[in-house]
Amino acid sequence: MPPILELIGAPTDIGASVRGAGMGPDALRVADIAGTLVRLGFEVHDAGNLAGPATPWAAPTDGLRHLEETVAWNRAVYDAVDAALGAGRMPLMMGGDHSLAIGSISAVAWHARQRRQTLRVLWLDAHTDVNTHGTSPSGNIHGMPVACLLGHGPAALTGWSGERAALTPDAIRFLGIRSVDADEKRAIRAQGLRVFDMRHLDEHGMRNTMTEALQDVDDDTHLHVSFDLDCLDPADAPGVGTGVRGGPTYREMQLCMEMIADTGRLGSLDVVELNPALDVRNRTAEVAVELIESLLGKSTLVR
Ligand code: 5AB
Ligand code: MN
Ligand code: MN
Ligand code: MN
Repeated sequence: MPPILELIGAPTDIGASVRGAGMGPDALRVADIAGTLVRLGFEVHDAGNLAGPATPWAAPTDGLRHLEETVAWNRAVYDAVDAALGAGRMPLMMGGDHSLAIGSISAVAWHARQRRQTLRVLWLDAHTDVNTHGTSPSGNIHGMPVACLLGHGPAALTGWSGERAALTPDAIRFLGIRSVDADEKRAIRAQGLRVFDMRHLDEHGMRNTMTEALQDVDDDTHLHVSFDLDCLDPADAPGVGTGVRGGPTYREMQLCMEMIADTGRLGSLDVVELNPALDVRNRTAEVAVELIESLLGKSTLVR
């Protein structure tokens, strides 16, 4: 029996650098995310959009922009993801910006621990998002979720999984990375984070890279994919706020998703940083839906 999918919309740009990511969930709906997954054989429940504070577009305080509002949105995301997992459904959190992964992955980490599963996170992104309020050049919290999940961040955004850190450094693999700030690099080295950057992808190709990234996934693994759409090359996915040239192509990302699907261990998903205000005729939302189809097992093989 395939799992029941729970679509959770989190329509906010609270942690982002530019406006527009709050329209992400509805752009995915316009691209027919629900109907597409139903046709793939899933039962889909769209929980609708969560509510939360408006984005004030204020300047950062103590290196953090919109901390209070980011906490409120993440609280709503945590509760919704927690409820979906508690009901035995697979949560698909539709952002919204990437700061929302704090709530989403904290809830996933709590459930994985209850089920005695090993949590593995695949962070598909042009960026590593491992800044803290001390290192961030912008104060935008969408550049800090990984640090918060590793236990490095403001008290209000850490410890949500019931442990000081939702993730240990060996629980996360980054893929598609090509934009890392100087202090982030230091943090990555100090914590020994596993980063499959674009140089690695260029030299080894997607197939070998994914084989390596998924090496220790086994029957006891809960695999969470945090999919920032700016992972893709902006030529294929223009509708993002912080696009960086030189990313994986549509075809390469398809293979990435297919190889994750092959593990059979996908347990939860974030789709974030889609910015319809910057998109071209909803292309990025459509690309996202097609990639999610592959992630959930659509095969291009004739068999
Ligand atoms: B995203 C930058 N490193 O911290 C920062 O899109 C960009 O969730 C962060 O990956 C990009 O502001 C955040 C310069
Ligand atoms: Mn990101
Ligand atoms: Mn990014
Ligand atoms: Mn971004």
